[in-house]
Amino acid sequence: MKSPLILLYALLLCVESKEIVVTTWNFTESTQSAWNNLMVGGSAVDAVEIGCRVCEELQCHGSVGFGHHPDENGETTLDAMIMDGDNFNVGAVAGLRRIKNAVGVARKVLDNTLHSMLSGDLETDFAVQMGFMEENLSSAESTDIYNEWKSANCQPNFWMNVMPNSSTSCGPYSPLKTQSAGTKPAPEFGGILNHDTIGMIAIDKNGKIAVGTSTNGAQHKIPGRVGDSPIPGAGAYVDGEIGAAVATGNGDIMLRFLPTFAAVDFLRQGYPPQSAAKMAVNRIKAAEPTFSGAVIVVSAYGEVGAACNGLDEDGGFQYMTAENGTVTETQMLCEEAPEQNEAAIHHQSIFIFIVGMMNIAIN
Ligand code: SD4
Repeated sequence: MKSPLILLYALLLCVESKEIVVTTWNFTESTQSAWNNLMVGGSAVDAVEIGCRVCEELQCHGSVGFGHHPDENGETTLDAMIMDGDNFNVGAVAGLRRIKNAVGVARKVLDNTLHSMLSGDLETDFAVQMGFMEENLSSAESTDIYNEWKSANCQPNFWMNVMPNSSTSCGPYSPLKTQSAGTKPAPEFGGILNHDTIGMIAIDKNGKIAVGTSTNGAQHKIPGRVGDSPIPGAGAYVDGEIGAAVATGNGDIMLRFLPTFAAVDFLRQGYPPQSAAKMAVNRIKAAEPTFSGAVIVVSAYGEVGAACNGLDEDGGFQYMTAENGTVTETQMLCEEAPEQNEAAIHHQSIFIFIVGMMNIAIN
């Protein structure tokens, strides 16, 4: 049963659940592929897998798939997840090595195991057992990036409170005896180098919802680092009765706040998607005012909202929406919410008024 508040909201908006694909950033081909899959009867889970796989193959913005964002050893490793809103099942891989199709392996974790997430070296054995080819994920580009970083004394990097001084020297490092308090800002987290993960939400013709993510994480990460993208509630979350959310940005910060779980929970409480996205971002911003990232929220009825922070210097945030056979790009600045049309504002006001009256009546 959908919650009464959600049903009421849907009634007010006069919408049925509808087929839709929403994707972080301007990943047109991925969005189109997921949509095409829905149009031939594919499930929401199929659609997000295919959409994310296309991005892996295209190496979207260098942030997804093989051959970019080398870690401190020069290796590219991948994080990915699929979550099925119908049953809350998750398949995820963290720090996947030597396999290109991370979201495909996540799908196998979902479909062929009772686990939710695999990590580390041995997950590669699982992938090979599932039929994936083991190969080197480096490219000429990632090798150049790595070599340049090495010759720049390994700057920037993600170390702090170590010796030798990580701001001037390469490792290996050891911990300083006296640890200073405070944090070091993440190096260049922001900018196309360290965001642009794909996060995708799809609703299929049966009203089922799924989410998917895939990324190669942060450039020059410490080997073994895992970001938000494979963590349910951090990189993506879905409750088939309520809606879904995906996130992109500084995963080292964002995963501490479970922004996509929070956003879906705000939806559950009756907030419209736009408010849910904004509230999830604001919760992070309260503790980390300069973090860079974005959250997209889609209700079970296909209403979309998005909010971001710290991306305006790089041109703001974009997301793609495929519905009614058309793929459109929405460009937004973080400092101002995308314009809502008057009807939506009107419906929202009625909704807030009714919820207020119900609260008064209950109390
Ligand atoms: C991560 N969130 O691993 C990812 C990076 C990213 O857009 O771009 N997200 O932190």
